[in-house]
Amino acid sequence: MKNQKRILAISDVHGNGHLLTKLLQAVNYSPDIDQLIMLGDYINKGPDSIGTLQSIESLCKEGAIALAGNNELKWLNSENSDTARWKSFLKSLPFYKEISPFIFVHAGIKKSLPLYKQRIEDLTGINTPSFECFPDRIVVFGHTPTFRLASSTGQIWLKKGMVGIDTGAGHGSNLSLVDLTNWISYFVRINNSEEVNSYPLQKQIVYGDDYI
Ligand SMILES: [Mn+2]
Repeated sequence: MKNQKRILAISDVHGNGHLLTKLLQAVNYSPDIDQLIMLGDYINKGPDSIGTLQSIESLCKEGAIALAGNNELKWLNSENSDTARWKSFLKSLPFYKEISPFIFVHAGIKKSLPLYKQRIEDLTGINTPSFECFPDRIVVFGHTPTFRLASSTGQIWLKKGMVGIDTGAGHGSNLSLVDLTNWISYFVRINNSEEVNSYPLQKQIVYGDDYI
């Protein structure tokens, strides 16, 4: 069935829940008409991991989807009072989600294996150049900041069949919310978070030459 909702994706919020809120306000997010999908690494590096998890959990209760990233796995494997309250929520998070034509995942996939056979270490931690696209699908992923993928710093990375959306919020760069229905990226700068800006994404790069 064709997804009728506007698809919004974000990754690697890394403790910047206040900026996630700001971005959602800027796009007039409504769970009734939007499908929000968050690709993991909500915690660590930034100012407020717990507050960010509270936001993520609330958004999930309203219909958003949250995947697990490698930082969530780190918390699951640690023992302290901060992480205990969150374990059942973090354990409930899936490692990938398909919303045709997209496959959403924290870090990436290996195309040699069907989706259900992918290794958790790859889904949550695979790094360039080992990750791959998937035939006839568009893999949307975070984890590797796009400046490491030869994208301009802070910008979404596009390639045929792939969209890299970690624009470096964990590295003092930008947090981006991507509208994959209208192909627009909204972003805030981590150190100058007053303003939300946007720019169009070139959908034809992702779909390739056969795109009409
Ligand atoms: Mn990560």
